[in-house]
Amino acid sequence: MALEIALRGALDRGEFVLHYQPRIELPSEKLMGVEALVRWNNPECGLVLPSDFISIAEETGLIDELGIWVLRQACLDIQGLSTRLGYQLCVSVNLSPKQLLSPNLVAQVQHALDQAGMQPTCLELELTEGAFIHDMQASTLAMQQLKALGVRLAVDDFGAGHAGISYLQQFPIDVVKLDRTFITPNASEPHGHGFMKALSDMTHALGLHVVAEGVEDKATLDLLCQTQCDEAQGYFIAEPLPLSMLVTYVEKNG
Ligand code: G
Ligand code: G
Ligand code: MN
Ligand code: NA
Repeated sequence: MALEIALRGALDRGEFVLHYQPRIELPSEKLMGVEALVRWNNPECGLVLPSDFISIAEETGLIDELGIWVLRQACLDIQGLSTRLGYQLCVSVNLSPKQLLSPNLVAQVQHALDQAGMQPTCLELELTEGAFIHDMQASTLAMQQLKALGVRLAVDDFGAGHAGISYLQQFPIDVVKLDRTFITPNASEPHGHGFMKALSDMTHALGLHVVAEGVEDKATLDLLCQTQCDEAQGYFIAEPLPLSMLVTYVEKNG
């Protein structure tokens, strides 16, 4: 397939780049960390977004190699920046379902941390609900091994899929990232406040940290503060930024 060959070449030529979206603590608005989001800097068409290539990378098995590159680069970039600026940031990396079940993942994560000199508590791995429903036993084992390294595990896009609340109790998770389709309408809906408060209370009752994604306006950020949401990210706070622009952002906001 043409795209598969193109992606393979892109990996070999080093055309992938990471952008970083800031994530803040509420209500202090203190900068806590960033989410790494991969892009393909294609010399012909410019920046290609992951929605156009991640699924193909998954189908062709290229995701393993791309995933290792993302893990290593994210740790190197963010630990490098933290050391340089004297301000420790955490980094969150998205994992594909296939990566979670790869027998080499634990060693790859450990290697990425060692190479960057990063504390495991500064790395969070984001998994979607879909990642653990196929093989629950194998997924649980992989997650336990990752947790033994000291990294944090987050459920990404929570509420967007079909997996239920019981997953939060069943799997060794630390953080729930509420899907943006949940977040945006709440500030304008009559039961928005109650709904958000219930989600936040439930998450806390399970001993988990709750992060809101897709915060696009001040009203939403205020609502999240009022309902005790722990952290937030979204365009209203900052867009995903190339590393050079993240440096400027941290110097201003960190
Ligand atoms: O900005 P945005 O288009 O970056 O990201 C779209 C989707 O791509 C998100 O759902 C995100 O989880 C996924 N994604 C972004 N970066 C990575 C990555 O490094 N690995 C994997 N597996 N998915 C990613
Ligand atoms: O699925 P995941 O949460 O990993 O990916 C985050 C995606 O959401 C990325 O594509 C990122 O560019 C996008 N994103 C980040 N902030 C916002 C926002 O405030 N609004 C919308 N619509 N998308 C956002
Ligand atoms: Mn994510
Ligand atoms: Na998400």
